[in-house]
Amino acid sequence: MTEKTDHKTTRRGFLASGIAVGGAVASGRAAVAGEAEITEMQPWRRNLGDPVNNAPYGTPSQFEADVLRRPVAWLTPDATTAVSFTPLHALDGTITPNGLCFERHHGGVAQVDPEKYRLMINGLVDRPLIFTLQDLLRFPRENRTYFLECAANSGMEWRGVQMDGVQFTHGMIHNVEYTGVPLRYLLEEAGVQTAGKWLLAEGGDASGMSRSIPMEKALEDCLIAFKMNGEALRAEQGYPVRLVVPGWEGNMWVKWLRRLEVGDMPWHHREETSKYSDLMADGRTRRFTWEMDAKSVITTPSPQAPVLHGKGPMVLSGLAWSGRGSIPRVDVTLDGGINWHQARMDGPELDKSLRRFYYDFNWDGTALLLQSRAHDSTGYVQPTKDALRSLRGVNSNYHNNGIQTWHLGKDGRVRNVEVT
Ligand SMILES: Nc1nc2c(c(=O)[nH]1)N[C@H]1C(S)=C(S)[C@@H](COP(=O)(O)O)O[C@H]1N2
Ligand SMILES: [Mo]
Repeated sequence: MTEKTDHKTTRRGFLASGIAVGGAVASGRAAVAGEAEITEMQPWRRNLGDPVNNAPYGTPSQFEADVLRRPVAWLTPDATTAVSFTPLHALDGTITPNGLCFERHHGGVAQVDPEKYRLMINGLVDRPLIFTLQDLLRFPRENRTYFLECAANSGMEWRGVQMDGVQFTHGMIHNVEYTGVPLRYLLEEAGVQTAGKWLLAEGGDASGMSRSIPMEKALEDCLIAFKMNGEALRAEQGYPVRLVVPGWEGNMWVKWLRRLEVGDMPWHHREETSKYSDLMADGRTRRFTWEMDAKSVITTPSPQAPVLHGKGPMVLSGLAWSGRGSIPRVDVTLDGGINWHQARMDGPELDKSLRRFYYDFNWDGTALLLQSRAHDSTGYVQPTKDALRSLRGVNSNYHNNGIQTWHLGKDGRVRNVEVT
């Protein structure tokens, strides 16, 4: 396909086309409003608004109707084995609204009756137990904000540019405040035997999806969650109960959680031995790559969020995260990696949670090559896509945390490109 070459841009070629970038934050953003627009009697001033309780469960403004999670036709074998993507280009801050959290299902969305919900713990335990939802609500609970990223996020970009928006290149992620019971409490109640080193977490949906989790992780920070962003989990996210496995790939966060079996070895099932491991250039596979490496992306400007305001003050913004800790720092470049600038971090620096960054600058109206580069609290720095490819080849579909490049054109439009 020629498309790939079209999207490849060399820094040299880019520079030859002329670039000048203003560094300092602009002052004087004064907007000049037309007099008529503010003195005019707009319809929403002339007429009474909608009555109270018009929408007993609120929805976004009618003018935001296109901010939706969206699937990709060629990635949707059928409607029950599918993925829909978070519209990152339209969001700010760090919390993903419940209705916009990407969803990934292997057997459709189970509709589980909370009265009939049961969670079983069996295997190498002193006391096999069955919990109702009411039982779970009697354990002390915690509130923690974590990102969930599917290991396949950005996977379509391993071999080159594919998707034309941050929603699709990076939208298999959401960041939610969970309320739940530390898994440790339930395991203590059941009494894990000394030989119990692994946990099989099994879903109650038609796919019966299950994953093996090392006991160490289960005891460290996993949660049995029943609330997201304050309200009950959405059915799509595993109502009434899902497993939260902070910092680890999304596949392990079993939804509609029905059973936890304690064992002395990992369960070798299909997902772990083939599907969710990374195929390397030499034919070997990387297995047990559970922790999500540090990553970042610019959400605005991006292909679905072009620059509409012309040159002058611009707020560039994006998200960064790491499965190994927090994000103290993000760098931004406007020239494809020649000059890097430290971004302005905003909001609390939480572990295994999205962090918002900004770069406020004066756009001179020339074409730019935008990139962001995350640093995490372990000192790890997000690599380029080519660096990842030279390590792992191009056979993988998982764990692509390479630096993303957007080309901002003079007309304000943004394209997904790569620089070499
Ligand atoms: N029971 C069950 N749990 C599941 C899945 C599933 O299909 N069934 N999909 C997994 C995958 S691959 C991912 S990436 C996450 C997605 O979580 P989300 O739908 O809340 O985004 O759930 C995981 N848990
Ligand atoms: Mo996934």
